[in-house]
Amino acid sequence: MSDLTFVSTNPGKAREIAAVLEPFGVRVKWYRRELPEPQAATLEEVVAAKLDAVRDISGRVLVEDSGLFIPSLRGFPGVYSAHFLRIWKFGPIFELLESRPRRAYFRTVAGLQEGRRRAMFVGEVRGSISDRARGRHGFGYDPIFIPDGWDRTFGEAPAEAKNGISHRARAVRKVGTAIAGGRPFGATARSRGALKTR
Ligand code: ITT
Repeated sequence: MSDLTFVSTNPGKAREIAAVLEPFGVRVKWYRRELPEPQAATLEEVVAAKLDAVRDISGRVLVEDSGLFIPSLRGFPGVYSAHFLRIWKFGPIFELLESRPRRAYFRTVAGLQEGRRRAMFVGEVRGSISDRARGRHGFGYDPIFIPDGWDRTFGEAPAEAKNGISHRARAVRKVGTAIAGGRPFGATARSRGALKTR
């Protein structure tokens, strides 16, 4: 078993990530800490800021930022998903989608850091927005998101079903694969090298 510290305020994320990484032999310790979320255009920028803010934590550290993107609303709420949900809940989304396509996707960018090395891993799941909130499982936007191929929302599904296909599980399984392969920062080092030669 290897250890990893996951830093977040969100216990739902921590539970999902621990379950996904366990089969890779990675034990997850949840560290509850509020991290800066700058007004940024991309999840990657937010994750970079979060990683800067956890430099004091030793060992392998994981953070992530996620959002719900609705193309017919120009990607909204996207990087603003947390602020939007806190203030407005689901009501305005249902109203805006009365006359627009309901396609949506969740995206997660996970950032792994150890000392001065870091790497990012992305996961997405496509689906659509339901006509009303359904289910009590999960958290956040889970009650209004129906993944493609499903007839129920993430909120109506047990944790294992969501973890089978979710944005977060897909990003974090890449983290697990990289750790199990023994070179979690290898790809980053290679792509940096490639950039320098251009
Ligand atoms: P951190 O401390 O890790 O930042 P957070 O809950 O603020 O926790 P994000 O900014 O990444 O996390 O989340 C943006 C919003 O999207 C927030 O309202 C979440 O509840 C929601 N969200 C994130 N992942 C989700 C998921 O898997 N299912 C449903 N909603 C999700």
